[in-house]
Amino acid sequence: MPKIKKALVTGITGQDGSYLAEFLVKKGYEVYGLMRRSSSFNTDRIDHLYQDPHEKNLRLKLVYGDLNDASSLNHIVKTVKPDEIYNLGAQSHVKVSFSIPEYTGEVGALGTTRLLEAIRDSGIKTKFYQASSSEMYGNASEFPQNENTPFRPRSPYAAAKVYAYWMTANYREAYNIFACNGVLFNHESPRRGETFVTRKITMALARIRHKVQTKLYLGNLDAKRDWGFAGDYVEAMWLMLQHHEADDYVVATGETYSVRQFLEEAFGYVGLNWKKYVEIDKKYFRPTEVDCLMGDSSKAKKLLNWKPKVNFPQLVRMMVDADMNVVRKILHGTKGKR
Ligand code: NAP
Ligand code: G4F
Repeated sequence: MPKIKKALVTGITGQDGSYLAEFLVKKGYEVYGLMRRSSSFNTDRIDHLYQDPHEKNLRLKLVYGDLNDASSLNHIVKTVKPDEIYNLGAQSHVKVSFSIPEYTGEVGALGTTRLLEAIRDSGIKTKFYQASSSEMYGNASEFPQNENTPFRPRSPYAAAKVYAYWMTANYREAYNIFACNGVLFNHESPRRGETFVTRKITMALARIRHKVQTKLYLGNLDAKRDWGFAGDYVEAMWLMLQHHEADDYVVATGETYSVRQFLEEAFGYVGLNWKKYVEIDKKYFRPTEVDCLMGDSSKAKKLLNWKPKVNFPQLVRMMVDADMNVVRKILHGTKGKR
């Protein structure tokens, strides 16, 4: 019998954690999800994975821990002895990071260091994936951005990610740990948190369409992002850890669209004119903005044979359809799918 591989995933309750857990369980992994204590239930994105009554040998196990608690990380790494570790946990909201810069750094920067130290201290042979971000490019000096583009972070979130990026690279070089940075550009889905702009738009649109909301308040509509589908991007994470050599990779679609274009695509899809509903509220502007991101993922294509499957219009429509279902379900109690 081939050995069942074990993966530890931090950030299991988040958007990417849920898609990655699904992906790994399908590949036959035993997945250990690190979750922090919450005063209310926060496992709705993964409930379908570990509450399936037809699945006898559940392949997803949740363990309590926190990236701010080194002892929990040491204990989990030593007892689980995972073959692969995916570090997806973070305070991941850029605007919020300006309000809680220290905490954002604690989790995103020092939390990564704590996990890398737990690996080093345990002496186990494992492979490590770090959720690095296109936000690190900030005020980018070139278009599109690739693995050699310099980082010019524009937020506490991005600065924390730059620190974590270099710690990951440093542990690879200093201690020969198989550690990879995935520099992922924005990726969205029906499971995206509702305070990120794409989901905020599709959720509001569904409510407007059902006449339970009249206005949508947004910030900078000129910002441009390279938006892909989260389900495609978790495959790239896994592929990085299957490659014979640890390395860093950009994961992106290569196309960039403004928030305004996202609005046009989403509202246009259901036959509405976004200009009638959207108002600008200054509170959603950031002290420093990242104006435009566009990634060049040709290295991932060449070495990992990875490319995105879902394009921009398909992504927008997938999110609008899903949120129409969510709102319909809330209003009429009919079955909706996420
Ligand atoms: P997300 O939905 O915000 O999920 C973040 C996860 O981190 C949640 O499970 C959250 O747990 C967990 N977390 C927060 N603080 C923690 C702590 N102190 N200890 C342990 N876990 C903690 O983010 P995502 O979109 O899935 O992104 C996953 C990772 O990729 C993040 O590191 C993000 O910064 C990075 N990233 C995302 C994108 C993107 O476009 N989505 C692009 C590049 C990089 P709770 O549920 O308890 O809050
Ligand atoms: O959806 P956003 O909040 O995503 P942002 O800032 O690009 O960060 C996301 O992607 C990063 C990868 O590049 C991740 F590392 C990070 O964890 C996160 O997942 O904002 C996108 C753009 C920004 O330019 C923002 O100013 O949309 C603009 N925007 C305009 N109005 C808004 C709003 N953003 C939010 N969240 N809310 C608004 O009302």
